[in-house]
Amino acid sequence: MLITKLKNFFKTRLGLIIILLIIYWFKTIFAYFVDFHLEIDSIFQYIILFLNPLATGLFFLSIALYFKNTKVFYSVLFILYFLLNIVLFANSVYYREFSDFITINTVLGSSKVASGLGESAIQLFRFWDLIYIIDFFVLIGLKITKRFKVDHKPFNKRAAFAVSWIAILTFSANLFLAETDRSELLTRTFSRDYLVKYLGLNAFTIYDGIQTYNTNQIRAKATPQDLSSVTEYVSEHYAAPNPQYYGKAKGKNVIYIHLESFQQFLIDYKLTDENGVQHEVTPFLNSLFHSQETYAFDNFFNQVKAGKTSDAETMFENSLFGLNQGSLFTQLGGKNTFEAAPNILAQNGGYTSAVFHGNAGTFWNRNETYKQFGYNYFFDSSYYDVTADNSFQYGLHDKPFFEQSIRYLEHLQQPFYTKFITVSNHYPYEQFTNAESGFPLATTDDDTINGYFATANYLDTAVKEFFDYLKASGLYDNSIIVLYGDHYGISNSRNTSLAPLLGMDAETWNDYNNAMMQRVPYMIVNPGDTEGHINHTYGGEIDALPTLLHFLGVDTSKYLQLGQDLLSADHDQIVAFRNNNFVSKEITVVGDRVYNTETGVEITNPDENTTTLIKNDKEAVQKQLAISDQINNGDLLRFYKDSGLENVDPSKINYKDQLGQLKTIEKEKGDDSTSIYSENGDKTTQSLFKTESYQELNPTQASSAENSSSTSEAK
Ligand code: GP9
Ligand code: MN
Repeated sequence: MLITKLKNFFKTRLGLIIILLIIYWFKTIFAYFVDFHLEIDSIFQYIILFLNPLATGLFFLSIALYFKNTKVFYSVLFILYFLLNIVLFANSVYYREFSDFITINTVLGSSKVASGLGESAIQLFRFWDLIYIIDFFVLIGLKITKRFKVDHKPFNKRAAFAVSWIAILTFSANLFLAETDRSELLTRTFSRDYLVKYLGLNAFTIYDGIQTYNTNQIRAKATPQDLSSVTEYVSEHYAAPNPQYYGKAKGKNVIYIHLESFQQFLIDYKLTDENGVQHEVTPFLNSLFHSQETYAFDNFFNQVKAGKTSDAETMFENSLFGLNQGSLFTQLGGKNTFEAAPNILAQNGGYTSAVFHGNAGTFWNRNETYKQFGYNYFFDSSYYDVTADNSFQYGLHDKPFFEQSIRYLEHLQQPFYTKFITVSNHYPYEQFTNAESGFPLATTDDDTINGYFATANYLDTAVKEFFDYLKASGLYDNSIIVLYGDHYGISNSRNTSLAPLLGMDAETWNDYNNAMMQRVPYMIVNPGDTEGHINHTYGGEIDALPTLLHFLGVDTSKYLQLGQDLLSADHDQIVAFRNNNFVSKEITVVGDRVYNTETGVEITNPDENTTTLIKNDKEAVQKQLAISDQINNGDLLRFYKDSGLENVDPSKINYKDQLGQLKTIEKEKGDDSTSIYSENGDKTTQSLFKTESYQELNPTQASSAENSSSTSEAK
């Protein structure tokens, strides 16, 4: 009975849609697990993953139900089904080569894709691809053998609506679950992997289409004339280098160490444990902070918004702000023209550039953005041995990360410009909370705060181990090492719980205190220098690039950079936050409130001078942010020729088999090769890296890790 009923149902129009939906759902789930690497962390994420193909799949297929005419219904249905499958299949194949999803821009610039794929396209097919297409053969077979049953009974409009509504409701439920697991998913757009994991391929493709359209509109309207207000601002705002420091590190390697979520208050901080014993959280970074070799800035603020790490990178590499909404890396990083540090240094000093990062290359769209910046090499997690035990959701832990980076670093030609992006000190700070980690937890009512000191302490030791290697290998002496905290680790909403640990009163904690907590370390370590000092200038991430370039003896007057050299006498000391709040040497403005920056006292009745000061500073901040948006949204650097810099050709950069590429260069250069490996008589320097492994710190986890298999895979 039931079987015949079911059989009859599947012969109806709706029945066919349900069958196609089930097949499509199965294929998508198959792709999720076989072709894509989505890194599912929890049961909750599995549920979302299983749900998302159903929502959009049903929505699209249900469109056919609105067509009454039999021929039209079946044609529309099969076209829609075909399109859904094309998107799925094309992405599955594309992902094998690029570890990424197809965007509208990749389709539009298909020559770039083709050049990337080269002749290898055919080689990208796998035997299991049959699963993606076999149903089409079956359908054609049924049609030819006339066994395909056609349902002439049109579907009524109301019922069609009902089906579409079910799809929309399912999608809403999907979106709700996704936001619960990953808040601000759509506004921050961390990576394409995330969007697909949470919302599915179709929703991602549509979302990407809308975003692309919006940005293309602004870009299309921009003209070279828009540059005149920009160049005028930049030349007025330019701060000439301080001759005392200009070129002090000329020709040296640059090694950036990105200290994840690291705030300035950690420097010199001592955490008191339950027994009243004090523990210095970051002894090594503290020693750098006080060293004569170090130019340290203790009034240096992060200026990021929703793009967090990527916003910090945008500023450090370009001296331009991130966007007011979302991340510049994900929205514009893959297509804008930049005059970024790697390219500037390649053309002013012959620098080779590389980024090292133990997370997936697609996160924050780095794999594309770095090419636009001109980074020659990008070692992402596919270049590291990442296991369940030595990593967490943001990638490989810092100690194995630095240790495993050496095998690539030693092959880079000098001088090099490199960046090491750490991850261990990332929220939720639960990574090292077991007693064996050797560092006590704080005892506030907020676990996020409690773990923060232990993860910071771990990062500190990891950086020390890397420095020890730099010294042992000889790299130290001809490099400068720049360390910075990218943004806060403890958000404003948690600061009242943190206040007592800082000797402050939670009751009187206010916006001024929140603003001051945005300080992050910025330290330039110049080995051999004796003029280093702790500088109290007010500045921010936007100022880092001109500061660094002047230190390297590179003239910045021709570049469209919005920051000012922190060591320059002309430096303005106004630090804009992306939401128009700001801190200057004199005043701090948060919304409508104004505070005296030095004393923290609120200014409720400003005198005439202060009123003018507030007005001028506000205007300066708005102007700086507006100019940045104008440059980025209009992609104005594509029109700018006066810097004399040749544009990057991203199609010449390939982040595959990079060790092979480096070794080829070493071979070609022969005796002229300047890599540490060559200078060491063609011998590796990896053994010079001494590490106290994570396993030693965590004996309990180490034993269970012996059974766990490697999750690392060349992507
Ligand atoms: C991920 C890492 C973290 O790769 O850089 O980014 P964040 O969440 O701090 O922006
Ligand atoms: Mn970060």
